[in-house]
Amino acid sequence: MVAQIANTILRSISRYPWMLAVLLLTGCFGDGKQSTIRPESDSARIIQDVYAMVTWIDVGIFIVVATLLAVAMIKYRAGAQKDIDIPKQVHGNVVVELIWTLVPAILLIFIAVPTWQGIFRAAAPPRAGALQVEAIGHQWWWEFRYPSENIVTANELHVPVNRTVVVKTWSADVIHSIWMPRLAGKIDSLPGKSNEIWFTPEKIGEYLGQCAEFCGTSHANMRFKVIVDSPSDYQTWVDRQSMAPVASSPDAQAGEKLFATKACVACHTITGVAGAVGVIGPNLNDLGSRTTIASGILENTPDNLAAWIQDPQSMKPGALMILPMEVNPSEAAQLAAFLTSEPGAAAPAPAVPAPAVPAPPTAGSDVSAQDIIGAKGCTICHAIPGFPAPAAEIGPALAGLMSRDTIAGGAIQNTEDNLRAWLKNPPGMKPGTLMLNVGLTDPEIDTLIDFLKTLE
Ligand code: HEC
Ligand code: HEC
Ligand SMILES: [Cu+2]
Repeated sequence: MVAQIANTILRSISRYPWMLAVLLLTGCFGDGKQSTIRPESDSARIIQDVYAMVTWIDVGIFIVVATLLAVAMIKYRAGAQKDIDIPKQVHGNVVVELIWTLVPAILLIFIAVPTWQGIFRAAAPPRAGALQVEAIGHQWWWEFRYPSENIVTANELHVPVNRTVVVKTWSADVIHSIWMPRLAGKIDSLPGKSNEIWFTPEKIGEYLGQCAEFCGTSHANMRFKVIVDSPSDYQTWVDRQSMAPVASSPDAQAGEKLFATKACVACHTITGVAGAVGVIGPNLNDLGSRTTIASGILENTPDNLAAWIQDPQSMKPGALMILPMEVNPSEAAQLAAFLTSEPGAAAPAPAVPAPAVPAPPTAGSDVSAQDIIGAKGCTICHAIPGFPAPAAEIGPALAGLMSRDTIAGGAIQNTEDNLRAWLKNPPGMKPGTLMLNVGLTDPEIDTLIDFLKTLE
């Protein structure tokens, strides 16, 4: 009989080969780095215990039911009719019916009680001595804040071994879900409301996590790492996070200047770097200590870093790192050198002049509007007649601008003075706007406004 069953299974697989693909796709054959069934924390083990118990009860039920079914199928199959009579037909049997009602009911109680216990244990974070961290989901990266240490980092959550971590999570934009399978369950990161999850890591090492709620183009690229350190390694890491980088090589020093002039400062914070207080992108303190960049999709090597800085969208579709100005390969290498500089003493870095703006290509009215638009990257965010369409329309199309009553999403009356003020300093007119201050001079603004007036 066993041979018959095995034969049937093999025959179905040869007839329907996709069944094998289903087995492979269920993830049975991974490296286990992101496996829910290999818990490495108390919290993950609560879930695993319930899961294993339910699975073993189910396996028992399956064996009993499948055996009875197989016996009935083989014994009473059409070909066996000649030597076996149809069994006696009965209708209603109190004893049998009581058994098949009570046995499942008892099994359900066996499943329900430990499940409830698990749910309540997993839902109640132990507070005493726990490390509080905050995980904020952004399209498409994770911000990690440590309020007690007063530090902020991104995409790599460092925690000390054997200390309970309570992760409070929410979102800066759409719904995300934080999931680190070997350490804890998964929980939604919602805009406007926070949730909590906790775990006590038990083993030093790296654990993978990822966003588990579809959140747009690069949802699948929204990964992160939890790095469980020894207490002393953790403390060293914490200390580095609040130090300013020391740009020691000439390349790094050039990169530090570019960081201001290329408007990186508008979106990124680096401690001790004047003007670098942007919060649209990840905090870049001690970037050199991160093993990956762009939320776990690229190894943190000088080449990857430089490639990312030149063209983030080609490496991560939809990435919201919108560069207002072109960055050439040597500038990218200098920026990479600066970003991976070793953090120095806690003393503030040498003062850098307030975010400088790039010098206009050539001052004067002989510069065409087309040249300014090209040099300032307006077409990265705006559809403008006569120019290639932007990859993503971050800002409104500029055709027919002069016929609008208001600009900036209705926030500002469309007068020539307001337009001038807007182009000079958009965040000054509308805090939080995604249109950066690209550093236009007054003559450039005159030229641009004359051009904008011609757009039908
Ligand atoms: C308009 C805002 C914006 C500007 C301007 C900007 N960035 Fe970014 N940056 C982002 C965002 C958003 C991300 C996260 C992208 C992702 O992973 O999806 C990012 C990610 C990064 C990362 C990867 C960090 C990590 O740990 O994953 C680096 C490095 C970086 N930016 C450097 C720069 C440099 C250098 C400049 C200037 C040439 C710059 N950025 C300009 C918004 C910006
Ligand atoms: C990083 C993206 C980005 C760049 C680069 C950019 N803009 Fe904008 N721009 C925007 C966004 C976003 C808005 C909408 C502002 C809002 O409502 O917050 C906007 C609004 C405007 C408006 C008002 C239009 C309206 O109907 O609201 C004008 C005019 C404008 N931009 C011109 C320019 C010019 C000229 C340049 C180049 C010098 C430029 N922008 C560069 C993102 C950008
Ligand atoms: Cu997400």
